[in-house]
Amino acid sequence: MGKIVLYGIELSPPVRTVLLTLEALNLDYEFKVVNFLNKEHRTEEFEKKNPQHTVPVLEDDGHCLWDSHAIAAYLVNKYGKDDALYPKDPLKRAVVDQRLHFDSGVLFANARNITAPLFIRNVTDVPQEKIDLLNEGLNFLESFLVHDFIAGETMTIADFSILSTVTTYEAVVPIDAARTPKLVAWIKRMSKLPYYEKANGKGAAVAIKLLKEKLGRK
Ligand code: GSF
Repeated sequence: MGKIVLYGIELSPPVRTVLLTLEALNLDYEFKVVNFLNKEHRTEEFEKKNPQHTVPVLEDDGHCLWDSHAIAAYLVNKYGKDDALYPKDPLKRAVVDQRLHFDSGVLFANARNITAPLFIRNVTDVPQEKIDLLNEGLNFLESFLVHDFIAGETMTIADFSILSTVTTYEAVVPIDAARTPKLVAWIKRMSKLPYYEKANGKGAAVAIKLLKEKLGRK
């Protein structure tokens, strides 16, 4: 078996989703930096791996996969010692899948609608309606958190996906315990993971600093 290679950059939330999954599964991998801010994702070589030219990309056994949600599910299906992080039970899996799609189609999509203009077109402010969508997403998450984790009583890859996105949100909207107490408690719980700093904390801090600079905030 060849070594697993992850292409991307830690400031990207979906890249951090994959890092969290690799660490949770205790897998050996190589991390190759592809800095999309410097257009390193637009080379012929990278577009051969992923014609959609997004990071993360995972290379495993000669196959290239993209989209963090698909990659996280693949890693657990292929390498998980059990199905805890991505349950096989149809109902439990459907709840995890719903949260993953929520991240993909709502939470991360709304964040990307803010970050892409800042990074690519050097826009310097964020329209209020885009901020309202972020806040709406946070309120949805608060209502999902009936148990300790985002898709139920145990941690799954849905926690990784949503964690990587919301910890980046903080550059634009405050996440405060008065408004979303369960969400704040869940972030605190997740941040106690032994690999949290390496797989999410470090990259989120870089993203927040960069975004705040773009927005002229401290
Ligand atoms: C989103 C990846 C993405 O938009 C996933 O992997 O979950 N649904 C995908 N990645 C951005 C970087 S970021 O905003 O984290 C990216 O690669 N943008 C460059 C481009 O050309 O789209």
